[in-house]
Amino acid sequence: MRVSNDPKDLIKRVRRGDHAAASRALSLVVDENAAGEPLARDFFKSAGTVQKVGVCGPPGAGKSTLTGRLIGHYRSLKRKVGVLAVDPSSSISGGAFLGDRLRIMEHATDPGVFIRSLASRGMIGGLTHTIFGAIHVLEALGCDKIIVETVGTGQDEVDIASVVDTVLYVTTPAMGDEIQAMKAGAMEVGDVFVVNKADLAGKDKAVGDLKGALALGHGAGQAVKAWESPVVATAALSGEGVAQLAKLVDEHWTHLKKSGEGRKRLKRQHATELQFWVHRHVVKNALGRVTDKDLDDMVTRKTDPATLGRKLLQS
Ligand SMILES: Nc1nc2c(ncn2[C@@H]2O[C@H](COP(=O)(O)OP(=O)(O)O)[C@@H](O)[C@H]2O)c(=O)[nH]1
Ligand SMILES: [Mg+2]
Repeated sequence: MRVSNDPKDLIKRVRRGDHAAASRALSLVVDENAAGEPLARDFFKSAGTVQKVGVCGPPGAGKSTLTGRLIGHYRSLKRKVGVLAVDPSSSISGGAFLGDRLRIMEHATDPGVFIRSLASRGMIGGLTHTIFGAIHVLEALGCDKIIVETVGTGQDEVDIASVVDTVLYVTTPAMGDEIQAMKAGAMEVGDVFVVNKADLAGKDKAVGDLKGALALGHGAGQAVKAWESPVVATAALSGEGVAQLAKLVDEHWTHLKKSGEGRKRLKRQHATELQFWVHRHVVKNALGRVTDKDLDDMVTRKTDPATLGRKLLQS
C-alpha cells in the first residue's frame, strides 16, 4: 500500500497509531529533506512524555537479545513498544538484527511493536544525529516505552546519556577485565548495570566487581546520590532476571519524575538535539557557498581556512 507524503495526512495517521505512516514519516524525518521538517515540528509537541531507555555496552554482551526480552515483557503488559537500533552491524535487510531473530520476527508482526534500525551514516559517539527525529516519531505514534540500542559505551562526548532518560549498561561475566578497565565515563553513565549471560560461570564475581567499582565511584566525601545505580544479573536467552530489570527501569523512571532529574535530562536532550540541528545546517550552509576561487585563493595563500571560514559564517 502506498502512503502519501502529505504532511497533514501523515501526521494525522501517525498520531492514530498507523505503522505504515510512521515508517514513511520516519524516513522523511531521518533523510532530512524539506518534507520532513513540518513533520518533525509537529512530532516534537509530544516529546518527553514517555520513558526512553538506552541499552548500551560492548558488542556481544547480549543487548539485542535483552531488548527482545524487554519487548516481550512490555507486550505481556499490553504496552506499546518502539525500538530503535543504532548499530552499524545491525540492519533489517541482513545480518543479525536484534540478535535473537526468531523472537524478533515474532514481534515484527505485532501491531504493538514498532522496530527500526537506523543507518550509521553521520555517527557521533555511537549515535546517529537523526536519532532525535526518529524518537519523536515513536512518541507521536503512541509508544509507551522507547528502547534505543547502541554500541556506544558511554565514553563519547555525545553519548546515549544525552539522548535517553534511563541508560542500561550491559556487560557479562566473561568481560571481567572489561569491568576492571571500565572508564569513569561508563560508570557514571549507567543508571542500571546489567550482568547478562548469568548462566555462564563467574556471574557472582562480575556482579561483585561491578558493585565494588560503583561504590568507589560514589565513595567517601561525596554527597549521597539520590539514585545509586543498581546491578542486576540477567540471562537474556532464558529470560531470567528480565522482570527484575524491568522493575528497576520503572523505578528509575519514577525517580526521574519525582526528583526533578527527569526535567534536567530532558533539557540536556533538547540541548543536544539543537546542537545537532545547528551543526548540520550551519555546516551545510557555509560549505555550500565555498567556491572554486576560494580554494584557489587558499592555494595561492591569499586567504587561509580561518579567515575564509569566518567570512562564510558571517555572510
Ligand atoms: N549464554 C548466553 N548467551 C547469550 C545470552 N544473551 C545473549 N547471548 C548470546 O550472545 C550473543 C550476542 O548477543 P546479541 O544480543 O547479539 O549481543 P549485542 O551485540 O550486545 O546486541 C548471541 O549469540 C546471543 O545468543 C545469555 O543470557 N546467555
Ligand atoms: Mg546488537
